Amino acid sequence: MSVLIKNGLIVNATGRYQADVYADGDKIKAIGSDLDYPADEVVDAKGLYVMPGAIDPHTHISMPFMGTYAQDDYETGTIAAACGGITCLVDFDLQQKGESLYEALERKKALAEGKVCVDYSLHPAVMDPRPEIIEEVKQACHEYGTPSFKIFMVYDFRVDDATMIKLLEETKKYGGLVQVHAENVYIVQHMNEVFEKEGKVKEPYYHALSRPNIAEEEAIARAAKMVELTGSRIYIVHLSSKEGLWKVKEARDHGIDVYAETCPQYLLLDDERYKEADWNGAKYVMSPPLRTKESNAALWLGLRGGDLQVVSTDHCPFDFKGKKDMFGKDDYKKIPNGAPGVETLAMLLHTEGVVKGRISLERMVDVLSTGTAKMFGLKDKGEIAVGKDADIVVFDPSIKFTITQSKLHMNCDYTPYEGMEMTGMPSAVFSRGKRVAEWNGDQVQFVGQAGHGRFVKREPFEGF
Ligand code: DUC
Ligand code: ZN
Ligand code: ZN
Repeated sequence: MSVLIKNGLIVNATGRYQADVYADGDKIKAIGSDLDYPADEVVDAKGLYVMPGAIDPHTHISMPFMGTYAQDDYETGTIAAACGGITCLVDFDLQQKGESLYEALERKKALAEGKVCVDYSLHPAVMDPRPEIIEEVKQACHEYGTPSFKIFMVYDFRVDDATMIKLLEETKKYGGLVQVHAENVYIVQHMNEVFEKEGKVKEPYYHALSRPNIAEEEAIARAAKMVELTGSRIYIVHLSSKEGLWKVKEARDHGIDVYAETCPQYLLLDDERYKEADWNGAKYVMSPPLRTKESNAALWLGLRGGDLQVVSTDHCPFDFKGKKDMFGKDDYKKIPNGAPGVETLAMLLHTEGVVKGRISLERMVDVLSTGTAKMFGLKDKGEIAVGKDADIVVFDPSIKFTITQSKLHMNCDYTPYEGMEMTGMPSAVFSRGKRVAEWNGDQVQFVGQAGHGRFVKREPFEGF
């Protein structure tokens, strides 16, 4: 299967230029002017952008959580990803008690087998940090192809600071990266007790009040100190608050390697959403919670200026009807935490970021693809360049689309962005040279195949 994309504007993180792109099999084989290779498919991309497929490094596919499951499986989740211009995702794989990291990876890979429609990889989440698990970091980095390790500082399955130190030491030895969900568990527990005593448990807004900005700020500051102690590196997932960003910046200004991602929900939505009528506020219950408009603005600046390197989604969908509106209707603490987002990532970043002048097109490509590939060792992805995987999005910046749940593919009965007007949508999406999604005049439709996606082994970091 070969494809020739003619006359497009190639956009990489480093710049843009007019050229043709030729892909044969999985790879980009040539880039140049007036290419005339015979091809199975020729795409006229005049007036369109030709960009590397986006990579979402933060999804929760089929994850058991809070008495239920995140609803997208590898088929529905990657169909939605493809339709949103995402050609690779790095999903979390939560280690169960007694399991090795290897067993946890194989268990999750079995769920993807035959279903996954675009490429994927996995981050082991360390939840049972026995001594042999810390030792397994070496194999995960150098044999399994999974050199990033998620830990939680909050929830029942959190790790303590001693475990964090050990993991940082071990990842430093083998080129790994520790990813941290940073919230101070004691602040959250304290606020929950206060609201319990005051009888304020019935409204979703108290979810936000129970997890204040300072809980994120403190946890990031503490994690950064562990990085300073060990000389390792850390990556803060779903950074949400301006205070958290200050701590990331402060560490970076002192030469401490703290990296961070944010997500569209923390750039675009604020805590007023929790007050929506008819218990709609539950739709936005996620951790960390939505913050204020000041945090939204600070995060855009962090993205523009480079203190945030990646935008991911934390895609973790639960239906509103029957789950969000039932499980927690008497207690905000029982509302399943999470929201859908994998499909809307690129369209939101283009419309709200590029079209509104908050970030350049090149920066968008960097935080959605090139920087993400570099951060997570996806060496064949993240760039329109000869030899890279032909994961290509032909993007039409003139398409108008109103986000609505019925025109999206995520397995969820709502989207937090209902009614938002988008400018710019994928016109055609290729995963290793194969067309997997296209604009049909009204919405993006999936034209790929379950089972096309592959597990991608990632490379450890070599810069220590
Ligand atoms: N936060 C969420 O909102 N959902 C999944 C896990 C998490 O940390
Ligand atoms: Zn998290
Ligand atoms: Zn998450």
